[in-house]
Amino acid sequence: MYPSLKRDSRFSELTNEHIQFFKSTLGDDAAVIDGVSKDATDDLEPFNRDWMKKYRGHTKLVLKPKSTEEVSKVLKYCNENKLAVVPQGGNSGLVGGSVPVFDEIVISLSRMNKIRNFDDISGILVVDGGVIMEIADNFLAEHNHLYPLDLGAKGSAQIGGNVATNAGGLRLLRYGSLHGNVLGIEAVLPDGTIFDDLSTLRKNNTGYDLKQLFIGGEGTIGIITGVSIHCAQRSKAINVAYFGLPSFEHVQRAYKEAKIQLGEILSAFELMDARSQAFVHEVTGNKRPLEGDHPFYCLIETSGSNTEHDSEKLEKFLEHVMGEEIVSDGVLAQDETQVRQLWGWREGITEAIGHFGGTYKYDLSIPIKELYSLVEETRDRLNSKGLVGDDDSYPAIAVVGYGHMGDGNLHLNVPVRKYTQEVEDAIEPWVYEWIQKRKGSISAEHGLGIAKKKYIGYQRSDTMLKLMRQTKDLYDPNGIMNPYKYI
Ligand code: FAD
Ligand code: 2HG
Ligand code: ZN
Repeated sequence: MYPSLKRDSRFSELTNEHIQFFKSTLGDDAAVIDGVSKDATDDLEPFNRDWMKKYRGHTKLVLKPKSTEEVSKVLKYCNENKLAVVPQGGNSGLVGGSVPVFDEIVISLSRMNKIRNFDDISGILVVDGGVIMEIADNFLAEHNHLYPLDLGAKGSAQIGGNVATNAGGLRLLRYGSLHGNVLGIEAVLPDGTIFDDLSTLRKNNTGYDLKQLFIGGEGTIGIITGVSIHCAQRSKAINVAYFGLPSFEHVQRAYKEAKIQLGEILSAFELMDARSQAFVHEVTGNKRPLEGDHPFYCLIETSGSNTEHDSEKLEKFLEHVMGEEIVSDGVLAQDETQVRQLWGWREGITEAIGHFGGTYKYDLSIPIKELYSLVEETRDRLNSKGLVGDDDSYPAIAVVGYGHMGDGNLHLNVPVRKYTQEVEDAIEPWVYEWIQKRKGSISAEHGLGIAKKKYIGYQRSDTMLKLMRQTKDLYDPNGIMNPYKYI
């Protein structure tokens, strides 16, 4: 699909001698998947293919170091031998950043999975970069705390991957961005130097905050091996409501009311359009939470410390938005099972949409007023080009919009029967021009990876790009870290 991408001849090709070094350094059969000295195609496959089945690399080597020192030895050797690498966490990224493009070595963090420390007075958790977010959250639940980030891929995404992508997720509205919650980072730079800034301090104004570069750095300047992160107290009272609404105008009114009436207990306000919910229904077969069809749906979550107080507030809110006809219909979860079921209608969208083939994904920050216009315009555009329709003769199946309404973050998804240049050309760069005109962001939370690399200029000025390139060159002068992507 991308014939203009060429392997960079600066990088060496793997030899048996390199493999011997890695085997003797990592000293464990399970730590090396070697497709150089033998055929290991099947074992390598999951590391070469991304979650969307859109990007495929050709690595012949996966390394799974178990300690920061091992990561350091591996990277130092790769740097000296001009071997390109790709850090890989849970491989749940949605911009093709976590898989190789050509034969880059995959460095998987999956064996760096220890919870190092937790202080239940300060709520500060220190973990290896490869700890899976759900495992961290289950651990924190035992200590009445909460991992400050939640997303649909929590069963596979790792904390190092979350930090490397600066993932946003479903509760950013309440708990804020990782740029605030991450207090310290331990990382290995391409030359093997250990960047030791695993601070557990909430406040630390001593010079440039260099760890911020790794948050959202997408593995281009180093490998995150340890993270210290501030975790909030787990709320005793969680309530979830699910509404049907007649228009996007009504969704905005509901959001405004939620902020006014639920302010301090509001922990999520998510938007789903009718098509997204139809996909979840079609794929899961689950009974729909509300009778009838509504053009829009939203999910509201509150988290507080007093069940009675929160329920009273939420009921009052419900009465108000129903009475004023801001929402057409609504349901309140009655127990934990129903909380999970209602969340399933939001969290399950990505998986349901991907069920029929591939998906062109656009993760955009847009001024809230215009958030849904983009979905409508994209739908009109693909319709007018005869590219979207119900039967198999059309490449695209639908145009879907959902997202983190409270963060002004739309997920525009175009599920396709197969990836085609025609559909891609119809949407890109048109969609980025649309965003640029409104001073939005072409990547709100998924990052740049390979998917957005060439469009960064729609977002960042030449001055910013120059500084970014200088930063990359400073940390990674040989360019071995996650090449062909990001910047
Ligand atoms: P990977 O996919 O393995 O890697 C992502 C990038 O980070 C790559 O560039 C990789 O090289 C780099 N990287 C990974 N680990 C390290 C490390 N230790 N050191 C340095 N670089 C590293 N994202 C959101 O923001 N919000 C959502 O709500 C959300 N929901 C999702 C729902 C589903 C169903 C899926 C499949 C994905 C979703 N994502 C979401 C995207 C993805 O889960 C996040 O970006 C996640 O943080 C990636 O973590 P990972 O461990 O899978 O990283
Ligand atoms: C979400 O919010 C994720 O569900 C995934 O960020 C969005 O699949 C997508 O486009
Ligand atoms: Zn999202």
